[in-house]
Amino acid sequence: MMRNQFITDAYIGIGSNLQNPFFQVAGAMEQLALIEHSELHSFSSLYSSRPMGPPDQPPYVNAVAWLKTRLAVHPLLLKLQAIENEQGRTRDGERWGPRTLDLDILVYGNYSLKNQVLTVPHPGIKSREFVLYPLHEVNKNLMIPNLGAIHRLQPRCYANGLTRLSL
Ligand code: A4P
Ligand code: MG
Repeated sequence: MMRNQFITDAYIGIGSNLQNPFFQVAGAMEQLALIEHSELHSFSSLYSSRPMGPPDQPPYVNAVAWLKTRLAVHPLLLKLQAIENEQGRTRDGERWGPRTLDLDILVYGNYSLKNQVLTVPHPGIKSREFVLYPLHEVNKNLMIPNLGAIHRLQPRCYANGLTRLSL
């Protein structure tokens, strides 16, 4: 059963560094607003960030979306992967290599789970400025399972040249 009786707050990390990243992220926002049994509550500004991983790749555009959803976490992941594929994502296996669109489930309500397909909260959150700053922008009161309050985590993370893009 896809639908869940309860509405869950899900935070989605959006990243792109190929084929007009700004356009890719804006397109992802539009598609996230169309996910069934869900509502796009709000989204952060778009940020320009330095690549984490192989340095010989273009800068990223990152953002975070706050969804209210009745989808369970696995069906939600499938929806995100369908959007990635629609926007020309190919998986060539290079870890942290360049991509047209990456959608990660950062936080899904109070859930904490780890299995072969999913780790929630997303394991990279704590050290990634391009996740923590936009997350803090969308919800300053967010409590992240296992990690704590966003308003404590964000100031502890070095900004590493992260810049907010004006529209
Ligand atoms: N998966 C497990 N947990 C999750 C989750 N919480 N959300 C699994 C989404 N997917 C999750 O993902 C590989 C598998 O992770 C999926 O099949 C799913 O079952 P993927 O998107 O195919 O591969 P990936 O994104 O290349 O791998 P990975 O390790 O998740 O990369 P990251 O951590 O997403 O990092 N630099 C900047 N500045 N900004 C970025 O956004 N992103 C990356 C990718 C590298 N450098 C970056 C950025
Ligand atoms: Mg990913």
